[in-house]
Amino acid sequence: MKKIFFVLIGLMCIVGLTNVVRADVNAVTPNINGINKVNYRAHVNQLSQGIQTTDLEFISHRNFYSCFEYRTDGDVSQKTGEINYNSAITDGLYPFVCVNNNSLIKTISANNYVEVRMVFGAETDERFDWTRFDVAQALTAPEITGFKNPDLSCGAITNIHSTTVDWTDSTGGVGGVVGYDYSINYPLVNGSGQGDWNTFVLNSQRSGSLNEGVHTIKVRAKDSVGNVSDWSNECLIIADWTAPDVVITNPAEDSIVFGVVDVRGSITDAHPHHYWLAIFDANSGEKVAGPGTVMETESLTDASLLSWNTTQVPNGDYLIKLEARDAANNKDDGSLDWHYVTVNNLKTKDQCKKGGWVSFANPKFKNQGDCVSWLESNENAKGNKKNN
Ligand SMILES: [Ca+2]
Ligand SMILES: [Ca+2]
Repeated sequence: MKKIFFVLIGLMCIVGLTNVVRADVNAVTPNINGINKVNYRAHVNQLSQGIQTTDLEFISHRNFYSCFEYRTDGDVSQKTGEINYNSAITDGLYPFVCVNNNSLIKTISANNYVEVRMVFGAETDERFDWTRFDVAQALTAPEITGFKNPDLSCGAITNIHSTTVDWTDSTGGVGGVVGYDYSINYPLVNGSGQGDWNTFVLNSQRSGSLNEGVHTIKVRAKDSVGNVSDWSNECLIIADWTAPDVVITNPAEDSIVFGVVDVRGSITDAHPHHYWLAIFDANSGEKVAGPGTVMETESLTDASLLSWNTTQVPNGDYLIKLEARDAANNKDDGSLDWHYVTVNNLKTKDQCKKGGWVSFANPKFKNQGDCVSWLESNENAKGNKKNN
């Protein structure tokens, strides 16, 4: 009776202190490993716990064999197919080790846990049922979800100068996740190439400033003994603080145009997004031509933007406006170009004589002679020369 009392006290202490899942105590397995250990009997020690592995030490202090069966993750398919040496055990025989006044260390891999029982060899009253030893879980790789303040997705092109990268919390590891390796490939200032920088952070986000250019960030989790997870996804953020440069390359400012005009322009930026082209009557302000907003993610050099048929508008002065923004929404004074031009579709010298030039609002025509000489040098009017 006294013995049972002490066994119960010991059992309560072991269960309370180690939080080991309690093995079944019955007539076949009347004891538990923890009590054997306290009482210097055959037992198993968990020497170390690694990621999905553990080192177990099987110990006998006396001159007869004690045999320990083991299995992982409760997998009954690991049975050998043999009958157990203890006829009271009806679920077969698992792989086992036997020790006789000796100890033996075995490294066992498992997804979640290893179990050990001692049901043959040893003394009948020290046998114990399946006793669980947990292994550490694999470290889950963090995933970078984007940026905060403001919320931006990976790959964002932005004109902000600082941000907070955020990623998911990792789990697993020996002793849990204690922090993250943070690795960034970033643009050096003044366009002098790229640099790499690494640090260790405790929390699953990090705030920092940006340089202009492409930043590529990845993180991985680290546990209390230095195990690391796989790297996360690589997440890019591109800082673009420079507005597009825009130039109308044709027609020239203050030129006289006629017929079909090839409106051309250049738009230069690291990350173009869209431009806007429209032509207005300079006097009324009415829009007479142009596509308006055009999505364009490539820089353009003296590109043809519009064939403008000036014969469809009255002769007079017009304003061509070309403007652009980049993907970071940058725009400054250099991101727009306006050209005033004069449409003159006169075809005959008679039209000069009739005083038509007076109505052109064209300061280049000071008199009828200017009008006539313009016609004579005007490709558009060549056909009319024959008639005059
Ligand atoms: Ca986070
Ligand atoms: Ca830009």
